[in-house]
Amino acid sequence: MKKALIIVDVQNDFCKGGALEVPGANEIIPYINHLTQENDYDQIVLTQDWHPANHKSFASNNNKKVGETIILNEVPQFMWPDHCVQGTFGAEFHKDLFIPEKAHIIQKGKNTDIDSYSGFQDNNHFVKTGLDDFLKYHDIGLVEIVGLALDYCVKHTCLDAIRMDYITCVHFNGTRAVNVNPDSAKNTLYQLAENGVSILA
Ligand code: VGL
Ligand code: ZN
Repeated sequence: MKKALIIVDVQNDFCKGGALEVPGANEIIPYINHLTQENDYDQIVLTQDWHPANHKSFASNNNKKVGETIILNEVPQFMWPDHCVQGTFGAEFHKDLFIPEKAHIIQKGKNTDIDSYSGFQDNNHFVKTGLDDFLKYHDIGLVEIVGLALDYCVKHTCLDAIRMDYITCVHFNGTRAVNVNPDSAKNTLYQLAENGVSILA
């Protein structure tokens, strides 16, 4: 069976010193580089959170405080600090991440009015990013997922991969959680396991 590695949002704003720093984020980079270089993946995909400056997931664009939740296009939207603005340093991939020449990049979160945690589609499940078509076109049956953050973009990418009929694995050592709530890493792992995602350690 053909397999792909999906590297979710390893961007400066989610790493040390970034606007939306994920604790321990930088520690996963050597692990991911090792996966990329030691395995024979048929495809390697990087997702990139890529927001316009006026994106509605930013607290600053809604007169809200970071950590509040609003309803945006009928779905709850957590209010984030400004992050991963298109063309800024924060939106670039971390310089230590090894990016193979054949890697395919999927940008998401470009629509001002709706967020996109999943690499496959927006949070409304209205608009697909092209990732599913890309993987199906290349006959991929199994995906291994790593990156940031476990409790948001990695989680939703995993759940969509299951919905879209991929055998889906997440690497425990290749991801870190934002942990907005103290238990969110643990709860996410339970939820992924319940939905058929294999957790590789
Ligand atoms: C993410 C919050 C907002 C993520 C992206 O990559 O997990 N989290 N935008
Ligand atoms: Zn974002």
